Amino acid sequence: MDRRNCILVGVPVDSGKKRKGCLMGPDAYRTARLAETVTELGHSAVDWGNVAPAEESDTACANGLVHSLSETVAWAKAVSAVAQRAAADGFPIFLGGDHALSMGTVHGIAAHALEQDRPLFILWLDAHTDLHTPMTTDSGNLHGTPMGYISGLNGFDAFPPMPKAVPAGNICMIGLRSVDAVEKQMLKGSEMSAIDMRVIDEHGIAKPLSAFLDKVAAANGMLHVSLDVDFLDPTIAPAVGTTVPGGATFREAHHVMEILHESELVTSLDLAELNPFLDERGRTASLMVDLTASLLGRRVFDRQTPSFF
Ligand code: 6HN
Ligand code: MN
Ligand code: MN
Ligand code: MN
Repeated sequence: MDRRNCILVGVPVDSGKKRKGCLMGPDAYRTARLAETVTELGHSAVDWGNVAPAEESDTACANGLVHSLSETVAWAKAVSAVAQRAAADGFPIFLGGDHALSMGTVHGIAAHALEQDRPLFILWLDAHTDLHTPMTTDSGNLHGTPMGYISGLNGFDAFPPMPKAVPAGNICMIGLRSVDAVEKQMLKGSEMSAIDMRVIDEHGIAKPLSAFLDKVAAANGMLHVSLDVDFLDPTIAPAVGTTVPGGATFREAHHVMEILHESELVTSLDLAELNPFLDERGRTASLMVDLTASLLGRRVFDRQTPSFF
């Protein structure tokens, strides 16, 4: 089994939407024993503590609806620098924080991938595509825009330019069930792989995932996984501001993580959107820790063909 040098990085971004609470995410993961869980699986874990945002500079946006632009840019700058260092040092696990954090993590990881001269692939596990730009968002919430930024859409002038935009063909989104009209328009004719819940109903979750992983492996790519709490069905993961019914089940989610572990392709992970203020006795935080454990090799038995076959 591959032993990982896990680096826990707290990223308490809370500016990507109006409802507060994601700033408590990193400490909820620590309380839910993330570091201990990782080491019990035979990996090492170091906690780098929480990132603090860079100094804010003046920003302007033609879309007056946009909420906390300067603060979100300040976060992206600081998070990128730490993400790039963490990626060079080991296996970073970013403890969010709302999904605006991924503008920073993926920016830094992209810089690292460029340095390594390896292509970067993104697996986005989310009810949403997060494919808005500051110009198209109608909620004004920048946590709905990281995929737009990462994939190189226009409208992100206030943010540092991506070292290299992630090509559409290197992006796979799984779990989709709430996609805005503009986002659908942007997906049309795009090479992004957008797996909605209906595809999962009809084909299962393993098939589309494995097809994507084959691409990553063939390209010797680095794979960043961004897990939004709302990928999961709200009945098992209530601690998120943007619950959408009909999400991934407990087993579907663990199965994804088990397949990812076996692939040995994942090089970094975001845990995004946990709002501990909305949790029930820590169950969502604990589920996210358990999913991370599956990604890092926790299993019932070594995989073998059951004898009844
Ligand atoms: N997230 N599409 C909606 C919006 O406000 O633009 C929802 C975004 C959700 C963001 O879940 O990370
Ligand atoms: Mn999201
Ligand atoms: Mn979401
Ligand atoms: Mn919207």
